[in-house]
Amino acid sequence: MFYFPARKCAYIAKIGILFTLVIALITFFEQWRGGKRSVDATFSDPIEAEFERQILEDEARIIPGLGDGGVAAYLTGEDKRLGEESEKKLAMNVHLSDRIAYNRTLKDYRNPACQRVVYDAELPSVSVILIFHNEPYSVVIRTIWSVINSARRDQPWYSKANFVERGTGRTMQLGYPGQDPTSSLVYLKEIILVDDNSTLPELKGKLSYYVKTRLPPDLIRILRLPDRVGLTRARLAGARYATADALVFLDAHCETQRDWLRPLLQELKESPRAVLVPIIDVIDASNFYYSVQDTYSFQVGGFTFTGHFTWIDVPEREKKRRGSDIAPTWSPTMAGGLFAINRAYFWELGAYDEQMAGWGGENLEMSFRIWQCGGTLETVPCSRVGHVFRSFHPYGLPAQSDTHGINTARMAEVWMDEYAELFYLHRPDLRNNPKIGDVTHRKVLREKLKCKDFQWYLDNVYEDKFVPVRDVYGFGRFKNPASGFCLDTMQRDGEASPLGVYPCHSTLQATQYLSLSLRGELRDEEKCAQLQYTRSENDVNDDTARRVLMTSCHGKQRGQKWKYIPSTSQLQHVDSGLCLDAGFEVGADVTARACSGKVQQRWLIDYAEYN
Ligand code: UD2
Ligand code: MN
Repeated sequence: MFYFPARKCAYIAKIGILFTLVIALITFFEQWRGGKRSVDATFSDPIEAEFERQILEDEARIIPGLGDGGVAAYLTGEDKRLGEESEKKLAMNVHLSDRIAYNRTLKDYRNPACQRVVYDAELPSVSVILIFHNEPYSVVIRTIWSVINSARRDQPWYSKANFVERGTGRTMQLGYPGQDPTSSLVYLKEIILVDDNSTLPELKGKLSYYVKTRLPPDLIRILRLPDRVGLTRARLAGARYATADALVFLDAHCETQRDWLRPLLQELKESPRAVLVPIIDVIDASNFYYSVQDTYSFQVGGFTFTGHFTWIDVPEREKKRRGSDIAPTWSPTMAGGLFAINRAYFWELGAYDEQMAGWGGENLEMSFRIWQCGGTLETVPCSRVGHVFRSFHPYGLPAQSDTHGINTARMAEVWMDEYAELFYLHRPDLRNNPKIGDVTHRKVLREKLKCKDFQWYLDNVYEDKFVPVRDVYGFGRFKNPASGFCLDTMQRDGEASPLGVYPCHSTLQATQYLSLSLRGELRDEEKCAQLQYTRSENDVNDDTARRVLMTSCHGKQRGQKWKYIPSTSQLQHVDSGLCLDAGFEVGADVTARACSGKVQQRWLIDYAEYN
């Protein structure tokens, strides 16, 4: 038999007594403070007591009504300054977010026709997966609350509690098959929080404590990853953990609109091979204004051959095909963060490329894979979710790892066939680069699923996509040999921004990656050069000088037609007869002027038929 010697026993007993005394003291102290806060709670755990104190303090700082309805919120004085400071550091006004209620209301921005849609009483159950690495605490909590609130059974839009199925007489309650009808939530089976190894302390114990004490029991599971794995693998970890019929992924800085889940789940029920995205509205990072450009129209996803996601207008053809403004709309790609997918199909389709680290690339990979392998990717207009778009990544990414480039190269290797070359023109450093790693298993997947090729995708899914090397006279950099300047879109967004000149880059950067199409468009992948018919303001010496603006390509040639004159290397605007002129000033806008023999009007194209 095992026993302690008596002296040791006495020693242990003393320590025990001392320990109990300390705990009793702390408990007494906390109760006393608790009493002062008039909270009816006792804490046996001093750490929990501290979390409770902090959370009450957070709650006390919230300004009732601030930002309600999704309007812009402002602070004044010192708070305003602190807010701006936090935004500089974190790309989001976190100081302001801390003062806005976790469950602020939002105005209903859906197309009014959505209110008349009748959904099934029984819909698939859903696991909502939120991934985060060092996201602002109050923003994460608000995201969780918005998901919960929009799934509450007592919301007016779930008007009926019981349905009788015609024919069978079977009664059906709102929810998913097998759901406890007394549950206060409908369809929502669980929320999985995947903590991608955050280092912010408030996302650890305090968040867990908040979930335990403030949110519905048994709804939320927190998965803490022991290493930072990046967003793709974080989502994979969440998906492995999930148990519901459908998976819905969200970034950890979203607010969901009224009744956003049912439209997605109804579609999933009817077409299990459809992957669905809500309309993504913009929540302003400075003032949390929930903004909607237009209730009726929206954009879908496109891409550039430099490997980036873009927004594009819904093609006319697609507007006709779907038949109604609120019908699901085919989207060539998705932004990546917010989507719903049947759980079994997610795995069948190859989930994600688990060798993608950090940030970026997984969205186009999944988009192309969905379409090429027999699925569809659709935007569901009655489902809207707001997302805080940030101007930079506040969290560090693995040092100098260029995960977006490497992940995109992995994607291009597997899915883009010969079109991968267009990406490598832009990133020659990644061609045959061992950093990309092995993609054999993804190619095997492509074989196994009998996926179609990229040409098929371009011909059938994204017919309007301009391919910089197809049906063109020339492409690449347009270089003026006199100045060493190249035509450059100067990273200017917005409709009608002037085309400029800038010293030529040694590789093909997106801003200098232009084409002259056989139709005569001088363009990048999205916009066409058009003459502005008023005079260029900054040119007093030349009556003919006109500005050249990059605007949406209208395909009607008028004003957007150019021709290349090989003998003089001039680029002539057909309607006006003026020639493109580089000038001599770096970063200046190019102009179109009366054609002359001047060297500023000579342009050499990297790849062209004349070479
Ligand atoms: C967009 C997507 C994002 C993702 C990305 C491409 C939307 C609205 N957002 O960028 O979901 O597809 O394009 O990769 O479609 N995170 C981690 N671990 C990391 C890095 C990020 O968990 O190492 C989390 C992060 O906390 C956030 C989510 O991943 O919740 C997406 O990151 P983001 O918000 O910085 O990406 P975003 O919206 O700029
Ligand atoms: Mn995001």
